Parts: sequence; structure tokens; C-alpha cells
Amino acid sequence: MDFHILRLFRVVIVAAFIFHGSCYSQKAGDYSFMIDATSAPKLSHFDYIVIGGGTAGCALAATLSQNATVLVLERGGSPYDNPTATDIGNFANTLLNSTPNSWSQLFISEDGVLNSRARVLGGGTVLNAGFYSRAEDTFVEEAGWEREEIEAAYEWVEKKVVFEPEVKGWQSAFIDGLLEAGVVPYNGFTYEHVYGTKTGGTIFDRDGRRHTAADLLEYADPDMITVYLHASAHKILFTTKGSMRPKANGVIFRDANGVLHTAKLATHNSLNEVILSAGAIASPQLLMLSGVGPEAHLADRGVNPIVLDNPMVGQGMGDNPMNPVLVPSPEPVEVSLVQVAGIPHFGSYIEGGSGLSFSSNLTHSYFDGVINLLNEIKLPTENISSLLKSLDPPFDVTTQAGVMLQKVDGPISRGHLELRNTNPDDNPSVTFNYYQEQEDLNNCVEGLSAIVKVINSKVFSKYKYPGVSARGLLDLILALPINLRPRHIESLFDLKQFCKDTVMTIYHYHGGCQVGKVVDNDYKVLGIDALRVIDASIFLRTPGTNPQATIMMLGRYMGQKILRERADFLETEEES
Ligand SMILES: Cc1cc2nc3c(=O)[nH]c(=O)nc-3n(C[C@H](O)[C@H](O)[C@H](O)COP(=O)(O)OP(=O)(O)OC[C@H]3O[C@@H](n4cnc5c(N)ncnc54)[C@H](O)[C@@H]3O)c2cc1C
Ligand SMILES: *[C@@H]1O[C@H](CO)[C@@H](O)[C@H](O)[C@H]1NC(C)=O
Ligand SMILES: *[C@@H]1O[C@H](CO)[C@@H](O)[C@H](O)[C@H]1NC(C)=O
Ligand SMILES: CC(=O)N[C@H]1CO[C@H](CO)[C@@H](O)[C@@H]1O
Repeated sequence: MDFHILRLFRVVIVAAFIFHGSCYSQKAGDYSFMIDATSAPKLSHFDYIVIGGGTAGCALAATLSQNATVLVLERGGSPYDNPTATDIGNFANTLLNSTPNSWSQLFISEDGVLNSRARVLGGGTVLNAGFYSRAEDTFVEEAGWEREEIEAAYEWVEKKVVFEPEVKGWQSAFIDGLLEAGVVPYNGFTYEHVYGTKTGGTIFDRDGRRHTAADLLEYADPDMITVYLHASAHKILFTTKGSMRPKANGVIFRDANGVLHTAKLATHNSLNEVILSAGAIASPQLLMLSGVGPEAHLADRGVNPIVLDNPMVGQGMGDNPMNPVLVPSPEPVEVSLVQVAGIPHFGSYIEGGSGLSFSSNLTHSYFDGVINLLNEIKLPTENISSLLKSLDPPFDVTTQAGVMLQKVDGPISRGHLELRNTNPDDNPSVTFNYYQEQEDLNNCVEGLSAIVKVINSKVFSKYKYPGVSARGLLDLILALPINLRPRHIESLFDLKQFCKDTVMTIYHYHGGCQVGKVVDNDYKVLGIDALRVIDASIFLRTPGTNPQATIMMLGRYMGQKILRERADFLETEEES
């Protein structure tokens, strides 16, 4: 281990500056239809019940409310309650604040990778790094989506929450470095997925304020939509008459005082539906808790009654592996999250950020939370404890450094999700099997090799200490508590082993309710009526370089499609 590098890292992370934002006027989010679930009636009726007010859920519900009554059940609170927490300078603090009711729920997969789940209206868009980039053409073709409708749905999202980033010193050198490393051509600023290096969109505006999927609710008809906050969905209800297909007809949810409420589908229109948009972890989990999933497993966990045996629920879980390289800089760097993507001809995407800030209290309370959760789920804690020593002594820091990362496309490696218990507020047990497949591993090696070229490029030299080798920077990563996996690298450096040992998540987890396995091409749950899944859990792979654009778009696109079906149905009913 190159301890000189570690010392250097400590020296350059001294508090560099405090991020100054401009004055904020809180106009967005003043929604009269947003109510704490403690004020919800015992029983209410709606045309559509959307479970999860996240990235897909907000876009979907806003759209459906144009012609139907809609209820959104969101387990978290409102991001408008604490607007500065979503400023770019608070990215790490908000993500790492995983205290019991915070917006970020700590989640650790069986692979020993630290992960997070959104628990707030707006979902992942409240926590994420903001990069906005559309899906590749082949993804759209394979999904069978209508081109023109897709285009219009992306534009609907972009008009409200997407900006062109201001590319400053570090990001600009990163672009030049990618070009020198051969990720060419430079395609300028574009939302499209094109080979080469590009600047993408961002949901942060020029003042560093985050815009989220919750802002898409500004499109909603306030008389037609209701959003219950702190409303944790517990179970989907079904009618199962004799040998008929089960049909969803309502949802039981719990408010912050632990009181149970029921929302039912209004029965005047047989097209009314319950729609799961609870994200890739909670959607398969809630299906299982409602009795839809692998029968023997559900029975073993005490789920009762079993509504439909489908062994594919929770299968096909994927999380794109991410490996970071931290590059301490002799020059000051701007605060930036992802603005630029390298899209090479191999299956790895290259992105970066600079000037991240962490408050020491939160870093420490985060790792206390990690150790508590590990004890709870009975994973060993010894290795994280030894890595944590590298964090002492604690400071409030703004790093004078950049991070470059490679994210494996796809991925091909797949895992599964199982219930730990019947509490929907607890994380299920999830295994992603990062780098189980050689092709994923090969892509990591190619991605890291490209990053090494960027670091060593002439154009990037300003942001790298001259005496520091790329190997030294890789050693630095091995010494940091970035995951709970054992380290195997000794004298002979093996990039494949490095990929496995330092794997992290880029939080693009998906699958669990995949098309063809759990849902059909219209995302209707197989074998069940009046129930769909619309969020990242339907994907077979991640769209584009980063998924949020396509997930918000999907909510809009499907909302439009469902409304069209509804209007057509009413027309034929009137004719007959
Ligand atoms: C730190 C981080 C960085 C990222 N960076 C980027 C990036 O730069 N660019 C990009 O494109 N993507 C990024 N992503 C990924 C992207 O944000 C997610 O893929 C996306 O937000 C997932 O959308 P979703 O609709 O599937 O789920 P979510 O947005 O998570 O929505 C699910 C919602 O359901 C709610 N819910 C769950 N269970 C229940 C229940 N039982 N009852 C009621 N409500 C429930 C949750 O609280 C949540 O609001 C990042 C994610 C994270 C966390
Ligand atoms: C950080 O922790 C210290 C001691 O535990 C406490 O005195 C201080 O107020 C905390 N700071 C913040 C910003 O929470
Ligand atoms: C709303 O419903 C009416 C009546 O069925 C239909 O004519 C109209 O096109 C629908 N509008 C939208 C936006 O779906
Ligand atoms: C559970 C686990 O991963 N334990 C590892 C901790 O680290 C030591 C060496 O550093 C390994 O030998 C253990 O396997």
C-alpha cells in the first residue's frame, strides 16, 4: 500500500470552501393536494392508486390526473420541507444521512456493497447525481416504444426539470482527457446517447439547486390528484372469485402513527388500476408481501394468502457495478457532480465529479448505521471496522479532488431478491452477483484502463500531482472503506481482482419485475388483472448511460398510453 498517497489525500481534503447558493424562493411544491397520511380517511376511492411517489410515480400520476382521479402513496416526506438539503453542495450529506426517517434508507446487498434507497417524494431524483441522458436507440426499439411518443414524453420532462450544465475547469479538463484517451469524437451538449464524449443534461440549475420528479406534479390537475405522504403501502388487495384471475382492487397503507388505512379502486370503470412504482427493490418486495411470487418462499416467510405462484418475482435483479478512482488535485476544483459521459465502443461508461463535501458527523453516523445494520442482518463487521480507521481523525471536508468512475453497461451478471420478513419498511435480502460474468469484468478492466489514460493525459495534468502514479491512486481506493468486501491485491497487481475488490454501486439497480417474466409488454402483471408495474424493476438492463431520464419519461409515456386506452374504452362503451 502506498501510504504516501494516503497522507497526501489527508492533506488535500482540508476544508477548502463553503458552497454559497443564491437566495431561494420556495414556489415549487406548494401543493394543496399533498397531505400527511395521518389525515387520510379510513377508506377512500380512486380510479388509479400509484404506490410510490418516485421518479416514475410522479410523472405517471401527474399525467393520469388529467383525466382520472389518482392517489399517490409515498412512504417518505416532501423534499420541499428542506430545500437546501438538495443543493449540490449537500449531495453527500443528504445521501449519507440514513437516520430512521431520513430521505435515504441505508441498504446493504449480500455482495457486501453499501447502497441507498430513496424514501422521499421524488424518489431517486432527490438523492441522485443529477446527470440526465436519454436511452440508446436499440433500447427504445427493444422496448417496442413508439418513437414520436417517446420524444414528446422526454421533452415533457426536460421542459420542467432539466438544464444544460456550466462546464468549469475540472470537468472541462476531464472532457479533454477523455478525448486524448481516445473516447472520440466530442459531441458537445446533447441528451442523446452517442459514441464519444459528451456533455449531458442535469437536474441541477446554474445556482446548484436541484429540480426533482416531485416538480413534475406541477403538471397535475390539483382537483384530480391526492398525494399521501408518510404512507407506507403494506399490501395490495385482490378479489379472487372462484377460478377467476385475481384482480387488484385496493391497497392497505400505514401512516406515521401506525394506523392502517385502505384505498380502493372506484368500481364504475373496469379499467381502473393499482400501479406499483415503488422502485426496483420495493416493487418486487410488495408483490411478494401481497402474495404474488415464489409460493414456497412466500409460505416460508409467513405470507398469507398466496394469490399467485410466480417464481420469477424478484429474479433478474441487476445493479451496474461501478469502480471509482479518486484523484487529489493540486489546483482548486469546482463542486460538480456528473456533467460529462464518455461513451466508448466497449461496454463501460466513464463519468466523473469534483469537490465533494462531507460533514464528519454524518460520515461517522453513516458508518455507525452501517455497523448497526450489519449486526441486524448478521453480516460480519470486522473488515469495515479496520477500514474505518482510515477515516480518523474526522474533519468536515470539501475534497480538493476529482473522482473518475467506470460503470459497466448492462450488466450481464444477475441476482435475486428475497424477503427477510413481512415488514415492507425493512430491506429485503438482495444479491446482485457483481462481476460474476466475465464480460462484465472485461468491461471494467477496459473502463479502468481508459481512466488511467485520462489521468495520465497531458491535458489533465493540471488536476493531478506530478509525482503520483495511477497505480498509487488505485492503491488509495483499496485503502478506503468504500465497501465491505475483502481486499486481495498484494504484490502482483491484477486489474480484474481490483474490479471485484473495489466494486461499488452507481445506484442504477433494476429488474425484479422484468418484462416477460413478471409483467407483459404493457407492464401488466402476468396472471393478474388491474395491476401494473412502472419503474426500474421492469428493465432487463439499464437504459443509456444513466437511467433517470428514461424512468421519468416512462412514467409520462405510460400515463398517456393508459389515458388513451381509457378514452377508447369509454367510446366503445357509449357506442354499444
Ligand atoms: C446516489 C444516487 C445517484 C444517482 N445518480 C444518477 C444520475 O446522476 N443520473 C441518473 O440518471 N440516475 C442516477 N441515479 C439513479 C436514479 O436516480 C434511479 O434509477 C431512479 O431514481 C429510480 O427510479 P424509480 O422510479 O425506479 O424508483 P424511486 O425513484 O426510488 O421511487 C420509488 C418510490 O417509492 C417509494 N416507496 C417505496 N416503498 C414504498 C412503500 N412500501 N409505500 C409507499 N412508497 C414506497 C419510495 O420512497 C420512492 O419515493 C442515482 C441514484 C442514486 C441513489
Ligand atoms: C457534530 O458533533 C459534535 C459532537 O458530537 C457536536 O457538538 C456538533 O454540534 C455536531 N455538528 C453538527 C453540524 O451536527
Ligand atoms: C379525456 O377523456 C375524454 C373522454 O373520454 C377524451 O375525449 C379525452 O381525449 C381524454 N383526454 C386525455 C388527455 O386523455
Ligand atoms: C468476512 C470477510 O470478508 N473477512 C475478511 C476480512 O479481511 C481479512 C483480511 O484482511 C480476510 O482474510 C477475511 O476473509
